[in-house]
Amino acid sequence: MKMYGAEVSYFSGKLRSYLDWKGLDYEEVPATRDVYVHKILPNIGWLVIPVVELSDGTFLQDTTEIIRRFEAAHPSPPAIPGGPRRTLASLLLELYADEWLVLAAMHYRWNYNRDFAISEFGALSAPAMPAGEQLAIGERIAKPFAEALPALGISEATIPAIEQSYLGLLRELERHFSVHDYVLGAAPTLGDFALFGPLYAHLYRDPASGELMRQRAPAVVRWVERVRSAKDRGTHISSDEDALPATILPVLRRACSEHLPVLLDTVREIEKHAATHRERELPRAIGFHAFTLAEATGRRAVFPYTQWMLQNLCDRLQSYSGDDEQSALTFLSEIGGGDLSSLRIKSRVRRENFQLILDR
Ligand SMILES: N[C@@H](CCC(=O)N[C@@H](CS)C(=O)NCC(=O)O)C(=O)O
Repeated sequence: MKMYGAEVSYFSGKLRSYLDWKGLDYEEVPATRDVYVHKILPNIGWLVIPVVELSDGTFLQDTTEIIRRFEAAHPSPPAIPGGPRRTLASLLLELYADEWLVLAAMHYRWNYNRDFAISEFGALSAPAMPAGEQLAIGERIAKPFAEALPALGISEATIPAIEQSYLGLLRELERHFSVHDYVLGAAPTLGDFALFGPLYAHLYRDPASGELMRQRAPAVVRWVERVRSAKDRGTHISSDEDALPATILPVLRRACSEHLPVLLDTVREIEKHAATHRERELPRAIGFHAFTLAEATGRRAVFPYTQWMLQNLCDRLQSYSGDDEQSALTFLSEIGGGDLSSLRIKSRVRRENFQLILDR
């Protein structure tokens, strides 16, 4: 199979590190302009990476869905080994890494590493062009990414809080990776692949961000390099246990305290949207809502996609009964995620033809 992706891309990092660890046979094809025009646009309908083309010609898009599909087809080694605690921790980290760390990743890229990112975009899109033309192409491609910052909630008012939050996360991860090789212990799991997306493609690989990470968090740098090298391909921790390293709990608490209010409000906004709109199709964003990070208050777009990821987590949580349910609920209250226990999503969304629609 082929993966159309790029070193410079967040979600390519997530999928690549998963495929490498899983030992699945694939070829990574750089997402040049030709690939976007002849492969991605006709088969997916919009411009996005990474995209997988299976050997039978089937196209897959969305790293969460692709990983779930490959896990179902090849259950061993498992990307989520163990019971409810490890499962919920993995899904929470995936949601936080995919949908919340985008603030730090995009802020640092476009406010500290802009020239590098533009030259990377240009070289990726048109590898055969001279450097000057690549820069012009890079500028054009970068424009919508750089312009997305306000919609994500990155503004003068929130930038200090975004930096404070990222540096706090780096401190917590530094403590963790000084003791453990991976998120759940001795072998890579889903949380590693998800965190690797932003922590490699943007926050390690972009030069100014890489410098910051090297200064502040050398053990995180070593983890990035360990995941990248896939040196522990195919290894996994025992599925018979459900323990979590104590040092990962502060990261999970951070994920809940920063992201959970936004997640709950997203659910409320989608409910309102569903009550006032007849069509099933959903735009990528439905209006704006306020959020708080550290001491700052900002506004960001409401993304229905975020609810789709949250549904995965809630469905898993609601599938538990008996001891597993007790263990899940205790765990969530330990990390400040108790609100998830009572959450019932009335207006569900689902993916159809690589787009999100209201499930009704
Ligand atoms: N949820 C998607 C996100 C993919 C994504 O946002 N990819 C970025 C590059 S890392 C992109 O192509 N964005 C273009 C866009 O969102 O319009 C996934 O998991 O695959």
